[in-house]
Amino acid sequence: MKTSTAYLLLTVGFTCLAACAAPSRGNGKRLEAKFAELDTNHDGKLDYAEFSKSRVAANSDDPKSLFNKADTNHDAFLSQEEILIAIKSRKG
Ligand SMILES: [Ca+2]
Ligand SMILES: [Ca+2]
Repeated sequence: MKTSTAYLLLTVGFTCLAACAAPSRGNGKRLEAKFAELDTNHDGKLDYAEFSKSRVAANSDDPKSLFNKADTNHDAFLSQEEILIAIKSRKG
């Protein structure tokens, strides 16, 4: 129960993060822009501190677990690819 709720928040949040303005055209450019905005130290990936400033994290009661779920290679960073995977996995 708890897990699926968290997952829903993750997917809804990331979808909004990435696709609110471009719902039918994939997530590329919007995600890139949003990602760059969140990536405050410009290392090309989001660490937890950066992620925690996102709307996704703000809307979650357990942002750490969202982060860990999206971080599929467990390097403690979210790449754009990992975020895209998190978005896409909700669809299928
Ligand atoms: Ca960063
Ligand atoms: Ca990662």
